[in-house]
Amino acid sequence: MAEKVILDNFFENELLDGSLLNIGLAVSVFNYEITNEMYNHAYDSLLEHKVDKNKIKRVNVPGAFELPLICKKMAESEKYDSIIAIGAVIKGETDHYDFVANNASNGIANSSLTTGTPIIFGILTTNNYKQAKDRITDAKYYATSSIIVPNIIKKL
Ligand code: INI
Repeated sequence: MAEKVILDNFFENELLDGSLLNIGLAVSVFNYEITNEMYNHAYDSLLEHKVDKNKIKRVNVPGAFELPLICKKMAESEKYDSIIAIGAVIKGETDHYDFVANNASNGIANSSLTTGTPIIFGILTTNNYKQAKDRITDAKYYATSSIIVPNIIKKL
């Protein structure tokens, strides 16, 4: 497995400070055992970066396919400095995986670019369940990204 990147080592403290930010998390309940743990890691990481508990909003969605639309609606509400889309798309016997994974990734990029709100791609796409489990802690990276990106934008 590739080495995990600790973003805190690459950015100055000012960019890692979440104290002024409102963060939304859209969480797919498909593969809930994985996505809920991802949420917990992301939540802890947001608190470690000084995000106020009251400024974190979780919205559950049925599956990763629904994430782009809900993230877009959340962005359009203008309540959030950034949004994290959390999901786990695991390859099965059918090609359903490709449709769900492709729609989720293209859709999230599109929602982020059209709204101008950072939407962090927190969706694991793996060949099997074990690979997804091994990558649950990647959610910390996604949470840190959700702080760094809006802070970068503020400074541009
Ligand atoms: N949704 C996921 O989040 N992960 C998956 O692995 C998955 N697979 O494999 O089917 C999945 N399917 C559901 C999909 O996201 C939608 O919720 C459903 O098709 C209704 O639109």
